[in-house]
Amino acid sequence: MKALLKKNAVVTGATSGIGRAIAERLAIEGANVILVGRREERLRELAETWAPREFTNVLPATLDVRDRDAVVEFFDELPDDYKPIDVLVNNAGLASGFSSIDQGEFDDWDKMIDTNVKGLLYVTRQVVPLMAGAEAPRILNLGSTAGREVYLNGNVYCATKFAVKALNRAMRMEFLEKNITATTIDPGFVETEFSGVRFKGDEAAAKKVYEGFEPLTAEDVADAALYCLTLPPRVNVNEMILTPRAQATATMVRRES
Ligand code: NDP
Ligand code: 8X3
Repeated sequence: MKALLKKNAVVTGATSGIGRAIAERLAIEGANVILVGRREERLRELAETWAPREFTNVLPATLDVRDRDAVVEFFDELPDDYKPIDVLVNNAGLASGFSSIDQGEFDDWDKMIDTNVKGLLYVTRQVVPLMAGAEAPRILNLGSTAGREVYLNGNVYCATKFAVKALNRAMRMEFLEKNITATTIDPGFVETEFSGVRFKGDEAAAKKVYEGFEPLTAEDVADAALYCLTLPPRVNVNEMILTPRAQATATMVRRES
């Protein structure tokens, strides 16, 4: 029996990495999935690949979560087939740049704060009313070990992930009476497009992040997400930290040369 049969799910940042892997797991489990991301072509390809699966509907949503009006309009006009929403995965996010505060780029800060914090808020604000009527609705937020420990040159990215932790705790309290749960999964190093984006296409710098140890895969995080999202309704994982075996803290990694 599929664990999420006929449930409706929204996954932001579904074009790549962790979001894509979670969305695929949800589709395999029979959920109707709304795929949010900016890269339209990728969304279309995923929808074409996954939609033919028995029982699963896939709705590609080309949407920049930073665009408040577009987010409001999209969820205002969501087709009834995708309501009520049972699962929201707030995954869209990025790091941009890697320098100390006195040398930081204003545009990088705007991108990270607008996406990782404000975008998450805009989507949550619009989705929560659409969860009314769902049996056991859940919100899953992608935090990070960077939201638990600050590291050199991580400043603003870390601050945005500390904010995700705070917002997850706020959601847990504020949505208690609505019977909506909130979970944050906080991974350490996961090899995705993340470091390529942070280092702005400098592939050598991105590769170096994962050198000498085995990082998590997006699928590892998706397995954890599926666990959290398919627990019996009475159970909730509030916070989960997930690291590679070789990573003890945000910065302490056993690398083999
Ligand atoms: P990827 O770069 O592979 O994926 C990021 C996703 O976010 C893409 O699908 C991208 O889609 C989407 N996205 C970025 N900006 C926007 C936007 N403005 N509007 C809509 N979608 C957006 O990275 P990961 O999969 O690794 O990252 C996913 C989440 O996990 C992030 O929140 C990240 O901070 C967090 N995380 C990552 C870790 C890692 O080591 N990789 C560890 C801990 C947490 P598109 O470009 O098409 O819009
Ligand atoms: C991403 C993990 O340590 O590269 O959140 O910042 S890290």
